[in-house]
Amino acid sequence: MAMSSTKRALITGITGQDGSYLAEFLLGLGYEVIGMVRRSSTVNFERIAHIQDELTLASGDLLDEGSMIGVIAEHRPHEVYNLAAQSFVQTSFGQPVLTGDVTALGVTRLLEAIRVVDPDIRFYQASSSEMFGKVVEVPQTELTPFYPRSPYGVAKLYGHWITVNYRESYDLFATSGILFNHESPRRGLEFVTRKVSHGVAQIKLGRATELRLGNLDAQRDWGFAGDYVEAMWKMLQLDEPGDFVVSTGETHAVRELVEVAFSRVGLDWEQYVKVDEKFYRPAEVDLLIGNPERARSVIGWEPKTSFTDLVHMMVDADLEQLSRAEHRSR
Ligand code: NAP
Ligand code: G4F
Repeated sequence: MAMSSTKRALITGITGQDGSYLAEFLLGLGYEVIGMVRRSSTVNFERIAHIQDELTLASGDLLDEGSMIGVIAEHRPHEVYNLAAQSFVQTSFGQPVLTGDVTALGVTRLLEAIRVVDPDIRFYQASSSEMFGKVVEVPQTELTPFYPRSPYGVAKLYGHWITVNYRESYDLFATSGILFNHESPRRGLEFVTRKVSHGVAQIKLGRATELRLGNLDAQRDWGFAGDYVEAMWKMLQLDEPGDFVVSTGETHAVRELVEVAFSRVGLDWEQYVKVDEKFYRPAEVDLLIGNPERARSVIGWEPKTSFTDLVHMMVDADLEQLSRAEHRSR
């Protein structure tokens, strides 16, 4: 294919929450954006439908090395953002081998494709605060030792270290963003923030009478996904690759999330929330709180959205979406 001077980025996981925000962000900067999508029996492009005409979609799967070599050889991106993963912690307990294959070994397959086709490509790996697991230090930094508590966390740790290893072994520009939980109205319904915002909207509209949740004591450092994708891009613009914690520096319990979400619509959460052990995990991550100082000083990144604004944004969006659907069906 003919090459222009426009910067090209390949995003794996473009159909996911972060992929859609990152694609919007890069298009806004004038990038040509190639999104790798895997085959599914029904099309699941809801999150990118509004920008689909501006994207190039390429077929590939993290389980299939040849498909990634093909995508990279055909589109010759300057930057590759590896956002694809089996990303739900609870599922990783039920499907540990699949999680390892996609979320861990998938990273090696992609790095190998880059090494073979074009080692000048800049690579971003979506690492996770789940790697800190049973935390040995509070708050967590780039130097905090890891102690993952789920097959997902273990798989992400492999992905993190293979990224470091390819940086050191082959001199690839391979960077790892250790991102703490980040959420949005585009978050999957199975994650606790969206489960709560969607549940609150359903109760407010009279479509549900209760919300069943697991461990209300777990604490997370929650930020807005739209803010976090900017940090990914900034990391790839540096002179040297590295590892960066991206977080807000604040932590909140699930109970607090629930209180803020219900009070947004004038309801008392204690009348609706039921604790259900079905949603407990075999091993829990009790407390996450990141120190984003290195991201602040080296890449000039800061979170812009507060916890309360984030929860309000998500509840408002679910209320609006469900009300619109209700009107359409009348
Ligand atoms: P997400 O919404 O679950 O999106 C995951 C994406 O991965 C989807 O596009 C999915 O495609 C794709 N995918 C899954 N298996 C694949 C495979 N075998 N081959 C190719 N693509 C595959 O996740 P997210 O919240 O946007 O997170 C993005 C990345 O950041 C993930 O790697 C996640 O583990 C990591 N991370 C997320 C957070 C967070 O709080 N959101 C924090 C730290 C790290 P389909 O649409 O076809 O399923
Ligand atoms: O929303 P969660 O499922 O997110 P979790 O496990 O923290 O993982 C997310 O963040 C990671 C970054 O640290 C990412 F790497 C990962 O891909 C994903 O995006 O659960 C948050 C907390 C947990 O402690 C969980 O036990 O909420 C607790 N929780 C309580 N009730 C619940 C529920 N979680 C879910 N999903 N559903 C519940 O009913």
